[in-house]
Amino acid sequence: MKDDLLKIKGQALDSIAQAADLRALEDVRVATFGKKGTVTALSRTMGSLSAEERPAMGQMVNEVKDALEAAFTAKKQGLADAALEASLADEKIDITLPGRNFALGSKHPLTTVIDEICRIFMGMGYEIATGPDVETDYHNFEALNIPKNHPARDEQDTFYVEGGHVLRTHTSPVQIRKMSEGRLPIAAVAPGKVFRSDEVDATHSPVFHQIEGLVVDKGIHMGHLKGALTVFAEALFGEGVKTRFRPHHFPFTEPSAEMDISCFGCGQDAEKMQDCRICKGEGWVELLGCGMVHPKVLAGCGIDPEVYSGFAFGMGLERIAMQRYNIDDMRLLFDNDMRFLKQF
Ligand code: FA5
Ligand code: MG
Repeated sequence: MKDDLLKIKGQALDSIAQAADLRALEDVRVATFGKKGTVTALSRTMGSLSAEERPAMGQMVNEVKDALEAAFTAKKQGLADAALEASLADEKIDITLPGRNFALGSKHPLTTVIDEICRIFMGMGYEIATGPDVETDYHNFEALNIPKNHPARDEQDTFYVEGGHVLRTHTSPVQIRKMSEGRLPIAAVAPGKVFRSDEVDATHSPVFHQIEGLVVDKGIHMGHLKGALTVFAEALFGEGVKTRFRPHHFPFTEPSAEMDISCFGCGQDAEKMQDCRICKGEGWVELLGCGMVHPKVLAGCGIDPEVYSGFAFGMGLERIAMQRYNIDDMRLLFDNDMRFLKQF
């Protein structure tokens, strides 16, 4: 029995020494001390020994157990240390390596202009409103006092879609949606895409952006319109910009006007003005259409025009971005050429 014990000890020590990782070591431990392990099996045979032999043998078994136990612990620690060393070597960070560059995008100049304009109006207490790109004929035309066969429908060459719907030709239908909500007073701006089957050139695109403005309350008059838009123009183009309102016609406003701003290209300087690319010698640049909301439009949205009045305006954003960034062709804004976009 003593020989068996020494043999088991020798084999176990060899196996421990050879275990390549913690899992192999655990297998050895089970094969030695587990329920069916070699040492366990041998301990069970102790009962068959005589009373004289038993104490000496018991002591030897315990010594072997302690020795193996110690060998396991030492090997386990060794393997754990080696694993740590390996992962430290493996995951070493070279802090002297140059960093990897992320290709950061930048805001599209149109987005910047939209954000800036919205911020200016939000500062004056306006909320942001939205409407769908695919509109009903009612919202895009009818409710804006543009009945069928009205010449204004031809001016805004329309893309028609199935079911009598249209791609909205301007952001003005958002006025109708806002006023039909039945909550007054209103102070809102609505930026978004609009669509017209216009011929593409340096200042026209079939898809472009407008921002609509609408204020409805008791006692709103043309003075409020001029005041709000003048403050806006100064905030966007800087103090000292001059504004002028020219009479105009829109079916959904009465009276109507177009607002021009003094040209920031030439600053209306007599000499520079002559060959100014931006205002083409006019000294003024058209910025937007505006007017007092037509009583018929108010009434159509369930608002009593005897009690309430309002003003509205709508401006093309591409032209503002072009003026802003000195871009001489609108198509550049839609080409998505990285060489162009990276400049902003
Ligand atoms: C309108 O669309 C009116 N809804 C504006 C309005 C709103 C008036 C509220 C009164 C009250 P107009 O068709 O003029 O108006 O267009 C407004 C602006 O859109 C123009 O001043 C111009 O800057 C821009 N625009 C018009 N057509 C194009 C186009 N094809 N490409 C780029 N910008 C355009
Ligand atoms: Mg116009």
